[in-house]
Amino acid sequence: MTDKLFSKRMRINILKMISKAKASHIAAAFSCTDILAVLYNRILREEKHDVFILSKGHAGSAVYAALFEKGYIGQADIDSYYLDGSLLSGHVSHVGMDKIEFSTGSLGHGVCVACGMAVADKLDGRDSHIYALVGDGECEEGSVWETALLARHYRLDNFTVIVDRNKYQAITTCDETISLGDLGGKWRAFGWETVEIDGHDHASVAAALLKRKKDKPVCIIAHTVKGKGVSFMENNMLWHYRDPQNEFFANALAELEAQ
Ligand SMILES: Cc1ncc(C[n+]2csc(CCOP(=O)(O)OP(=O)(O)O)c2C)c(N)n1
Repeated sequence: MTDKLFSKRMRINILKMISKAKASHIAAAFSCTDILAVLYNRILREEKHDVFILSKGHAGSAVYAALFEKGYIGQADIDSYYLDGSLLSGHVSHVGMDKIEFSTGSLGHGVCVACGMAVADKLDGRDSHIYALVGDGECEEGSVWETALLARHYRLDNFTVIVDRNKYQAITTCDETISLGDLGGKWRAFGWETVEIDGHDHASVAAALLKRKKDKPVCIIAHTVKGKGVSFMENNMLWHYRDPQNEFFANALAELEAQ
């Protein structure tokens, strides 16, 4: 399947899941959909035990939508998203889920665990690669920068952090909350091999995910649009929490189906 179709199908399922469950965080999921589509469609190597941790765990619907496209979970799972008794929770959870390594939702946490996994894999001489995706608002958490220090110190060239740089967080912009300034420059200053890309361009995403630098971890600053794919959700902070119902659902579905 092409990355474009993979992304389109993911967004349609994310919309259906969040609408049915009256859940939140649709714009956060759409922001990282293209990155997860490429990652799951053709980058993660099952036989090498590559790992992906969604550190911005509130976008868990995007992981579930990707696992569905890979055939790891079924339609009944998708239909049960965020409903009582479901294994698919609002913030991504590994409970009962083979293909999810770690539950996240408390921002600044998943990326540290991913770093620890990269340390362990190095010590064990494994040929696996660990990926973690953080939000840019999440980069306001001090623990992210402890990971930045530690990963460089241990020369973790088996570790890639992707920053979903959509410039928004929960209720306003990152700039209005705690300005991040030159975010790529900061990761570079911590000694990471850092690339900046359009996080919706599948070819650029794939090239960046495959980038390796001896003795250095890689940081991908993925410039994205929060709510990407549905015009009235793009860069509109209402859609961090709002769930799409009625005409909002119908209009969003029509837009996504036409892509
Ligand atoms: C430690 C912690 N503090 C606060 C929250 C509440 N919260 C959930 S999403 C969010 C905004 C995150 O912004 P960002 O990382 O930029 O992700 P985006 O949704 O913009 O992609 C916040 C503050 C949380 N989940 N964890």
